[in-house]
Amino acid sequence: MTTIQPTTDGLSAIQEGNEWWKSAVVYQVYPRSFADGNGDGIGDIQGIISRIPHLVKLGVDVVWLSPVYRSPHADAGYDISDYQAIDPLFGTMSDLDQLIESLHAVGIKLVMDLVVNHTSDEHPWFIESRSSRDNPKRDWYWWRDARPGTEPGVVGTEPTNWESFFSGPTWSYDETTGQYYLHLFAAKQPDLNWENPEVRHAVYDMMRWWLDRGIDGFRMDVINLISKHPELPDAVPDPVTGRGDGSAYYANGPRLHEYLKEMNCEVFEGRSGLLTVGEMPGVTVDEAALVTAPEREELNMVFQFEHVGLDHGRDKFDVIPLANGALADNFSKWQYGLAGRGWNSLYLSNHDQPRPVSRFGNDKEYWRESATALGTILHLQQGTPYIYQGEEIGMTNSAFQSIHDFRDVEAFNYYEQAQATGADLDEVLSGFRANGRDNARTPVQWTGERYAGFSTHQPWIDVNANHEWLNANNQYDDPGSVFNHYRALIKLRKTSRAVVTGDFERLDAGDASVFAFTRTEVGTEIRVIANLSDNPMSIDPGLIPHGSQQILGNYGDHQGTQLRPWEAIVLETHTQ
Ligand code: TEU
Ligand code: CA
Repeated sequence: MTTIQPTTDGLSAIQEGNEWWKSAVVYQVYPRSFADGNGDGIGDIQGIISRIPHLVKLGVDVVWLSPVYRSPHADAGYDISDYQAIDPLFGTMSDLDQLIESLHAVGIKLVMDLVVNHTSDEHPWFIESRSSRDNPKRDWYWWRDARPGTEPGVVGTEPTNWESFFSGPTWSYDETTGQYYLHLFAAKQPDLNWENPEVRHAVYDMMRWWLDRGIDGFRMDVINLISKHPELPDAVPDPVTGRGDGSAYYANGPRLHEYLKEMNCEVFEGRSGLLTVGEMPGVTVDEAALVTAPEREELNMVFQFEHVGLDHGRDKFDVIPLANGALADNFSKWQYGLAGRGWNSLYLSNHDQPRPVSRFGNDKEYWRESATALGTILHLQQGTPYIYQGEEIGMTNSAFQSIHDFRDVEAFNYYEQAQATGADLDEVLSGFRANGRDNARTPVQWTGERYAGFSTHQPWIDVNANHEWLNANNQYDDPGSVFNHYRALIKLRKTSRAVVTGDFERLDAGDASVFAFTRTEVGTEIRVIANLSDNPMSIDPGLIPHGSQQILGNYGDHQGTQLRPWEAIVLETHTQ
């Protein structure tokens, strides 16, 4: 029998109190792809419970669980038809209670996904809302007439010309009542109308119900889209589709802060030990500072999107090469931007992003080196780091062949639109291979066996063929593995106050591909120097402080002022 020790030892002074999440590391579980407990090829809650020892070994403090609620799975669970039920695909409410209890027993908190910008079209609220124009829930969603003077139900007559996140118009026509409803995502994800106080209070009730059940907070899906510009103005149209980016009118809208403040007051006040993080596509530094300023009592932190948009051309599937130093520049911008004002969340990937070692690193010659270098620059910035499942073992993008290998509604809709407009489909597929969300959704590679130890059954999406060598089992006992490097990074956060609260300062390292920065706290300086390139780099001898000691590195001891490809070193200096 394995005994599991709680991970939350050490640094009690930092961890106690309201801001415990500043020293925490969060691990995201995407339930479909994490571990399959009942052998049907789909990950589930019992599967997660069976892999808790992995999380304990890694040393994380919090699990963020992507949606396990009842759902028709039009968008893999981000379309919820009952917020207070578990989808049978994933298990039962008692499995969920068991998960909460088992995580708490080893000192890990559980944060659940909160998807309240929209529901499923199969949610009873929407079923009522669409049933008649005078239904009491009509106004719970955004219903509008066709454009004046047009025939409803025909393309181009939608109330606004906004392009959906998942291609096509953001409005669908409903015959029963002769009006359109708004959906920023898929047609099966109608947007809730937060202007209506009944909607807001129904959401707050539901949130309290979950907190009473014992969960420790929420990751809030696209929470900066809940306040729309009341007049719903048109976007600048694209010449081909006639539609355009309407985000100026639905993101970071006029009542966002009011709603977040109200939610905080209604749901979080009087409770402690919680973590709140808002997913905010398009958020700016100033907006993020307002949301996360502690005295404003909105959210603890937000997920910003700038660094995961650096390789987007016309759109995310038109992938452009990253300029040298672009990642470091963007990270630094956010470090300085929120310093002393709010708090950063730090992430390289999640269930919507490709694998970071393939995207920002070199998943071939320098797979191990680049995966560990990227982990190092992320975890040693100021903020709360998030690890997406599989990142801690350096999982890579998958070799999807045809459109049939993909599973994501975003890819299918985009492909359909590309077909309709006569775009080059090979180019589209290579865009999906580079930036498609399915890259993150292939099963976690636990072992080298068939189906990677994820399941005993053919999984819902193919396992990456490289699981034969790239798997957790191979890495646990290898001191130089990606897993053990991540483990060391987490441990460093647990033992060094400078890593948690130290000031960030970027250093000029000469070449743009070397990212160097310090974190200083009274008496201690932690210095990170990372070569984010395939070439050896020599650095200025002045960058290595006298009397410093290397406390972490991905090649063993560093060699003077020569950095090997993707070498990352961490130096500690006692200044007093
Ligand atoms: O994602 C919102 C979002 O803006 C994007 O990351 C999105 O996934 C996509 O890349 C658009 O191109 C959140 C969830 O994380 C995502 O899984 C959901 O599909 C989406 O909201 C809708 O709930
Ligand atoms: Ca299962």
